[in-house]
Amino acid sequence: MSALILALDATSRDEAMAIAESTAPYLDAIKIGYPLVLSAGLSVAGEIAALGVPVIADFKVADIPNTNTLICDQVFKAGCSAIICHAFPGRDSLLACVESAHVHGGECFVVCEMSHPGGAEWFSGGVAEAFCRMAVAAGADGIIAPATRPARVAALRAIIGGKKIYSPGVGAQGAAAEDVKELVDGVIVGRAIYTAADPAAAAKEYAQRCR
Ligand code: 3DU
Repeated sequence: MSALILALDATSRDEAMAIAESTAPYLDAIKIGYPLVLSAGLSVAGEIAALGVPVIADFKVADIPNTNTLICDQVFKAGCSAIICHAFPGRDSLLACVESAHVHGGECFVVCEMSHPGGAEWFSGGVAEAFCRMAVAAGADGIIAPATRPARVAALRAIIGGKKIYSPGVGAQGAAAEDVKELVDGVIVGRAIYTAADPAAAAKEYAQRCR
């Protein structure tokens, strides 16, 4: 059983808000990122949060520590509850994201392995495992791991123990919620919900499938 997180990558504020309002009853969180924020502005985070749904900012933050802190501080001040960052810039950069999240009472998630086919190129050979150990050492709240490769999710779970796993790749990328729902804390679904003819019905169905 896992939570359901909508990846709301719509590129218009009005469309995004309409989808957020209709799907909110079935969701545990909404993940936003560059597609929506670059078109609607960061203030859309507060508008979504006002619906009562926690907002996760998927900016895959990957810079020097000071810049990471500046980015994360803006994200939390805008009303987000969590930030997603990369591990590859190093432990000091990762720590900056974790510290900003915790100063603001939020959470930090670390991309440890990606779900698309190319995600197996550079996150392989022990890299994802090293990122998981970095996430644990930095005190991050959880990781992002691929629903498209459930065996990898299980392997990474063995490293991070009770920390959370949020898992993208369900729906448009080919994975099913049932592939990972017992392994992860949250299933991330984007296009299969927000491009559906009836996003609320699709969200309701995915929420049932995550249980
Ligand atoms: O493929 P979907 O439309 O269900 O969207 C998946 C979302 O999760 C999307 O926002 C994408 O940027 C994000 N994501 C991945 O798909 C894979 C990752 O490894 C990390 C994030």
